[in-house]
Amino acid sequence: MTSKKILTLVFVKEPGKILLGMKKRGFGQGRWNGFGGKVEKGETILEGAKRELLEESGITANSLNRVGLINFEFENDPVILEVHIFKTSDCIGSPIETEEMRPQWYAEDSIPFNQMWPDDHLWFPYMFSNKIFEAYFLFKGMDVIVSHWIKEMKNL
Ligand code: 6U4
Ligand code: NA
Ligand code: NA
Repeated sequence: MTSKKILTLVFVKEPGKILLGMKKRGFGQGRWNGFGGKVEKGETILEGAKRELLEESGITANSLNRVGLINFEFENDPVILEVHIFKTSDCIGSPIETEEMRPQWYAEDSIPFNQMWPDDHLWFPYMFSNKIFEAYFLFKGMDVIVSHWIKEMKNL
């Protein structure tokens, strides 16, 4: 039997640059990523996304825009991760380091893909060109993509 975990991933964007956080602990430790985590009981996906952004970066988003939806599977693991990706430029506060994340701004043309999840370089171009996408990745361990697809969507 497979089961699903609903996760969020939020990117704060300003013209020409994006805020990433170095994950200091837990799943994805040592990789730059957006901010996010598990959606909790009793909250919507959007509420979960805003809560995780605030908890992990100190930033409050007034609104979030849907960017994409990715299902991740790992070989020999029955748990599917359903990750809802958002971006925002409509937020309050400046990034602070938290127990989970060390934030840093990156220019759009110098994203540290070699210190990120290996799927990111495949779908960041969609996000940067304001395309909405749906994708699937099958991983073997944390570093190898066995198979994948990405398709542009009108909406999600
Ligand atoms: P705890 O420590 O239980 O509170 P929580 O913050 O709720 O954890 P966490 O940090 O495990 O959740 O969430 C994982 C984060 O990593 C989510 O934002 C989704 C993201 N993520 C998972 N796989 C990814 C992948 N292959 N590529 C990617 N982001 C991924 O770009
Ligand atoms: Na998290
Ligand atoms: Na959490």
